[in-house]
Amino acid sequence: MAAATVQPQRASLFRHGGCWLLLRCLVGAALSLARVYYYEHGVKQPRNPWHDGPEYITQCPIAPGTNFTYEVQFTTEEGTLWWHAHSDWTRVTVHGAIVILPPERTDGGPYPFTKPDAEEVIVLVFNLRAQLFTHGSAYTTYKVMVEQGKTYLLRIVNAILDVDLFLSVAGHNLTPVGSDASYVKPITSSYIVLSPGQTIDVLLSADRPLGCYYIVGRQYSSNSLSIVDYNHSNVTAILEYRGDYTPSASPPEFPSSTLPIYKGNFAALSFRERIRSLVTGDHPSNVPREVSMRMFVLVSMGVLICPNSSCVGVYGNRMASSMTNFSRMNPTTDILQAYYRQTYRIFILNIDHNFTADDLPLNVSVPTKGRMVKVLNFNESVEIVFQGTNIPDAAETHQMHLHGHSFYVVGSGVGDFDEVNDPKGYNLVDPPYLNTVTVPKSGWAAIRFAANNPGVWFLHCHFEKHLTWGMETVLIVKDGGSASTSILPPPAYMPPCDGEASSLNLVSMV
Ligand SMILES: *[C@@H]1O[C@H](CO)[C@@H](O)[C@H](O)[C@H]1NC(C)=O
Ligand SMILES: *[C@@H]1O[C@H](CO)[C@@H](O)[C@H](O)[C@H]1NC(C)=O
Ligand SMILES: *[C@@H]1O[C@H](CO)[C@@H](O)[C@H](O)[C@H]1NC(C)=O
Ligand SMILES: *[C@@H]1O[C@H](CO)[C@@H](O)[C@H](O)[C@H]1NC(C)=O
Ligand SMILES: *[C@@H]1O[C@H](CO)[C@@H](O)[C@H](O)[C@H]1NC(C)=O
Ligand SMILES: *[C@@H]1O[C@H](CO)[C@@H](O)[C@H](O)[C@H]1NC(C)=O
Ligand SMILES: *[C@@H]1O[C@H](CO)[C@@H](O)[C@H](O)[C@H]1NC(C)=O
Ligand SMILES: *[C@@H]1O[C@H](CO)[C@@H](O)[C@H](O)[C@H]1NC(C)=O
Ligand SMILES: [Cu+2]
Repeated sequence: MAAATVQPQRASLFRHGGCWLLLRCLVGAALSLARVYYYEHGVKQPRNPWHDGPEYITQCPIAPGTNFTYEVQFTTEEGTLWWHAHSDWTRVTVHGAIVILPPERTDGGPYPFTKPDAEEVIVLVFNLRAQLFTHGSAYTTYKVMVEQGKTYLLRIVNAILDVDLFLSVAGHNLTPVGSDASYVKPITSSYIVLSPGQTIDVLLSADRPLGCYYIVGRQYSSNSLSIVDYNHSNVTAILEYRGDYTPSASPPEFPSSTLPIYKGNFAALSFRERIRSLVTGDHPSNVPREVSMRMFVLVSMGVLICPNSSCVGVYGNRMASSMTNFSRMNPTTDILQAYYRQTYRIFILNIDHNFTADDLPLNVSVPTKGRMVKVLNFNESVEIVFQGTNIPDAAETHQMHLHGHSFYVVGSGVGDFDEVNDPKGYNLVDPPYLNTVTVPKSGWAAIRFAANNPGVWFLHCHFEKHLTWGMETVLIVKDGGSASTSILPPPAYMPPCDGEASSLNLVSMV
């Protein structure tokens, strides 16, 4: 595992709107083999995909010994985001939280919720041995110190590579007030669930007797394959009340009755169902009511056939992942440069199947290798329905994350999407406004957004292994015809590519 010279750090603080962050990425000699890319997860980067970061999508690698400076512009984001490496699995250690504070207001305070007495950033991470909580830079189990009677804002980031996590605090409720840097209606819950890539801001009232209480995380495991069974350890941190008291000799209280079981599909679905946008005059909902581009996108596991069933994956094959039956193939140049220089060709593909059926034949499990894109007109009103599958008997959740835009999650459900009846149940009033949506196990999720950010934007599962295995595509949003609706010119320096392909072949999604 490569280590980069940019190390995890305490959260960087910014104020809403128009702030610029310059993130200089130096790739040191320690990275003699690895080459890296950085990405500010959830920052929209208006008209500026050049500074977005994912490998072979918007740039080629930053070679060892060289540097590249990312310009980051915050616009509508308010709340908690994070940044991480976007190359292979380097984000396991190379990441950090970003807190975007509201603009200074005169009308009674910066936050649209009860003013917290203090704030705490919690980054949930995973290393190859165990899952741990981190606080700032230290990878140690830690204590959150609180004072009785006070209210705390916990800004929680799931930076784990491949694990959805339930989290509960013994004896205390959690009140979500924001997610993915957008405010949500406060609800009271005894637990939360957070997928890789997502952030959630919750209020916690320290209203219990003086003492220590466990904060416990547990994997939400939606996959039933035995080959992905995991270490069932509970991950713990401690909420400790300050004060003049003799700590109990027994262990802190454990949230046994509130922390969902690790196969808690219902707990995960019902928590997400309750998350709604705040929707006030200051924080309106702009969910598109009409749609001009509908996309139905399969997000699926799959296999690459191994001779004589000699591999450890399903039916002795290697695991793969795909979107609409296409699995990733890295080109030698990045798609953004090919698009900007118009050195690319697009092919069309069409398929039709029932993908959530049981016992699907093996031949539908093998994805085609290729680079998939979808070209959208500027400001197109887009709906994407992500459909999970049970191919190859390996249904689980997927965390679809879009760069360059946030989107409204207007609906989701279990089973095959019903294009006649399911849209009737869409929430067009207060859907959550997120940058990462969880597609339920063997289910679907529908998102809507205006494609108003010209550029080349990565769309992928935030389970790192699914991304590596190919669950990804790219949305190309065309220019809008004026200078202010067109992609910015490239910076003077872009990291060079290995091969300047004369023409990049891309496949258009239906
Ligand atoms: C970054 O690279 C440029 C050359 O592209 C060089 O002039 C500059 O000194 C480097 N900066 C740092 C901090 O290494
Ligand atoms: C699970 O992880 C914990 C923490 O790293 C470790 O102590 C324990 O031995 C592991 N258990 C198994 C069965 O691997
Ligand atoms: C995790 O906590 C539960 C109590 O909810 C307990 O039953 C279980 O044994 C713990 N798991 C491990 C591996 O310690
Ligand atoms: C697969 O099995 C056949 C028959 O046992 C054998 O001839 C062949 O060498 C095997 N192929 C591989 C790649 O192991
Ligand atoms: C797809 O398969 C599922 C599971 O067998 C079944 O319930 C559903 O009716 C099928 N859908 C269609 C359109 O055939
Ligand atoms: C898969 O194989 C079945 C027979 O097992 C066949 O009927 C079907 O047409 C094949 N489908 C594809 C997409 O090749
Ligand atoms: C996926 O692509 C592979 C390889 O081209 C093909 O054999 C298979 O039939 C495709 N599956 C579906 C469901 O179209
Ligand atoms: C995008 O479309 C909406 C209506 O669908 C319109 O109100 C808005 O002005 C458009 N934005 C731009 C930048 O053209
Ligand atoms: Cu996935």
